[in-house]
Amino acid sequence: MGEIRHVKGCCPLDCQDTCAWVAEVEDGRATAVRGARDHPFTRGVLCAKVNDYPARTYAPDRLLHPLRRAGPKGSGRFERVSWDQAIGLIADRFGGIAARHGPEALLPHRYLGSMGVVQRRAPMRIFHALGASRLAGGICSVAAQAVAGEGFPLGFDPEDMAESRLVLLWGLNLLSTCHHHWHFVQEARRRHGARVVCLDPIRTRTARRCDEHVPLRPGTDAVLAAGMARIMLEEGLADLDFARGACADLDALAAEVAPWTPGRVATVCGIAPETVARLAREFAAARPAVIRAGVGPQQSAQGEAFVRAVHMLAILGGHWRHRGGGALVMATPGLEDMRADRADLIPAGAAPRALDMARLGETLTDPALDPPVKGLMVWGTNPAVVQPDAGRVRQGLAREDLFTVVLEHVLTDTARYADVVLPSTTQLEHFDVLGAWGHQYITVNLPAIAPLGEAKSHGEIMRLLARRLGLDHPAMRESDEAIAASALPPGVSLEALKEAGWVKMRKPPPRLEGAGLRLARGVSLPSAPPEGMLRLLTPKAHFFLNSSFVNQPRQRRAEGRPTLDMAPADAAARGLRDGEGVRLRNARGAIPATLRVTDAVPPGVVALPGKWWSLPEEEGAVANLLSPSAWSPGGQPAFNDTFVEVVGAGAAGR
Ligand SMILES: Nc1nc2c(c(=O)[nH]1)N[C@H]1C(S)=C(S)[C@@H](COP(=O)(O)OP(=O)(O)OC[C@H]3O[C@@H](n4cnc5c(=O)[nH]c(N)nc54)[C@H](O)[C@@H]3O)O[C@H]1N2
Ligand SMILES: Nc1nc2c(c(=O)[nH]1)N[C@H]1C(S)=C(S)[C@@H](COP(=O)(O)OP(=O)(O)OC[C@H]3O[C@@H](n4cnc5c(=O)[nH]c(N)nc54)[C@H](O)[C@@H]3O)O[C@H]1N2
Ligand code: SF4
Ligand SMILES: [Mo]
Repeated sequence: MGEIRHVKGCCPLDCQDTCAWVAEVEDGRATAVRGARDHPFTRGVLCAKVNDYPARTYAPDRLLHPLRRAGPKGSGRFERVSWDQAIGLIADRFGGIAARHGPEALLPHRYLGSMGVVQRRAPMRIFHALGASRLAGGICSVAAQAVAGEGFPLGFDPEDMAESRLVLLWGLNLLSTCHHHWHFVQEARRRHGARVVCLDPIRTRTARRCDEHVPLRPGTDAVLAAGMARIMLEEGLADLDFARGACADLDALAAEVAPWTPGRVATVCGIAPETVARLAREFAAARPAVIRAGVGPQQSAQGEAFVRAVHMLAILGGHWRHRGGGALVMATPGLEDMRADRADLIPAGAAPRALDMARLGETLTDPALDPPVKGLMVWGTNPAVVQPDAGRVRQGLAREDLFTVVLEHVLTDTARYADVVLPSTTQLEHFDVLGAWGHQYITVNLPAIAPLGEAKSHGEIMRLLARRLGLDHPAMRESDEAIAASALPPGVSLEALKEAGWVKMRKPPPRLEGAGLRLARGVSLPSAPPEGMLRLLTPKAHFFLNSSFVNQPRQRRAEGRPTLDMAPADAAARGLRDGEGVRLRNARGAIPATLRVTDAVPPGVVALPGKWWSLPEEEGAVANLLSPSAWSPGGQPAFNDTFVEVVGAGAAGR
């Protein structure tokens, strides 16, 4: 037995908590990762997805060398090639496409599979230097970003939640998706006897642990908020001084919420009128209250209305005056990681078009796009599963005239469509620096082990490809550490970060006086399902991180089969029984699931947690094969505006 080394690192995944971990290494092999005990947020534990992360690194289906397609696109048939061959092929094809169609015919497509500066950003330098199409938008919290653009603050230090007297967990399944926040909620209970209320159509794991669950209908959050605001204004419970200081349209707001009586709100939201009034009074009385808002309710046509609504309530209540009060949608430490993309490398005079990443299906299938996208590189995301209207994405990826490169750890549904697959290192094998979107720490990740097989970091892939493409800017030769360091804010040195493991960027709570915010924006209502159809929600699965870990045996066993939750009345109306196989279908496609009849979802709504892969086919519940090409006004995919029929698995037809 060799000596055990302990290496500081952090979880790379797209999650609010960005946990600091300590990797244990014995004889060059990573044996465990454990939450860093002295980290004030992580507090020594990881989560049910990640606590065996070495199993991901050493997984038998891990990609360990470059592959070239050897069968039809999507078939998953590949042959092994050397790095030299793979890089040569990519450089030839990308170079040829740029020469023939112009560099805008190349498109980078990346997301947050790893939130690391190097893994997320380094390859972008190639595309900028070539003058390729730029990538805009997102598929997660675009509504929040849009509302932030209007001046709304979105958040504060979540550790301050411990000072709250009332916590509304609004559209957030915190115990599955970011459980480290729970500690601060519990602190508020212990210290101040805070009450905790969960507002979610589904009785989630989190809802069960709160003092109260308000099962409002999806997309009706702004209506409930309007009803609460009306009562606060009518009964003189609003903090008018604060509200006048922060917003420019208080009178318009009063007029807008006036029609939303508790009775009308109750009808629209599917809750009791007394609940509306009681919530409003409790919310106004707490000093302070916090609304910790999630991502789920942002993913519909009402996304921005939801984010504005929680701010509106927090402002009317004056909660921002107090530590631990206000609306908390996200928190960041202010890592300046966009800088690491090096947009300054875009050739002088070029102004490449920006394509919305949330419309990848449209981009790849639009016959009018000029130039068409002919070369695509995908990393840190699995668009064939996670994008809206994923069938259209697959149709685009299947184009014979499209040359697709996918950087991955495993052969995902997307990677199966690639012409070239490049094996990326996992977090145990590379250096990186991470920001966060649920707290205010910047965290370092030191490599714990050497890369397995022929896997390479995205910094290394960038350097190899740049050399072959003849891109000779110093930025193309920067080391991974230098790339990461380029994102650090003033006052934070890489050396100090490596020594400490993390640094908290304490930011003062946002000041709203004089912000001139506009709160009255029209209360919009969700569209009703077409006759006979149900609204499909696809919340996060407890044991998966989006579509990651679906292929890992331990997590898959724990999550079980793709399961559709349906209210007893909806099941009875369809003659469906608990435990039977069903198909969800609409004009775009059909997917299988096992039915669970439960009162944990309201009538009219069904829920299929998890982003499953296409294989094995009998469990290929890729919900986005059913979601529409539809977005919120700000551009967030409206995943929750999916309507489906549910029929027995044996039913005729698709
Ligand atoms: N275990 C696990 N953790 C994760 C992830 C994962 O996949 N699995 N993904 C990570 C990522 S990328 C993200 S963005 C976060 C997301 O974190 P969360 O926002 O907590 O997760 P979601 O499941 O998207 O949505 C939360 C809840 O919103 C509810 N909801 C849906 N529509 C509405 C609505 O209209 N109104 C209200 N009030 N509620 C609604 C859903 O029922 C769901 O329970 O989690 C991160 N952490
Ligand atoms: N219907 C529906 N659709 C949704 C959602 C929903 O709730 N319902 N949620 C949306 C949300 S909130 C989000 S954030 C997106 C998430 O969508 P994605 O960002 O696509 O997230 P994942 O599915 O986890 O896929 C990340 C991929 O990156 C890979 N990866 C991880 N680390 C690395 C690395 O270092 N290098 C490389 N090359 N690859 C790496 C993983 O293996 C994985 O395949 O999905 C969105 N889509
Ligand atoms: S997925 Fe989130 S909670 Fe789990 S270890 Fe990673 S950062 Fe922590
Ligand atoms: Mo997300």
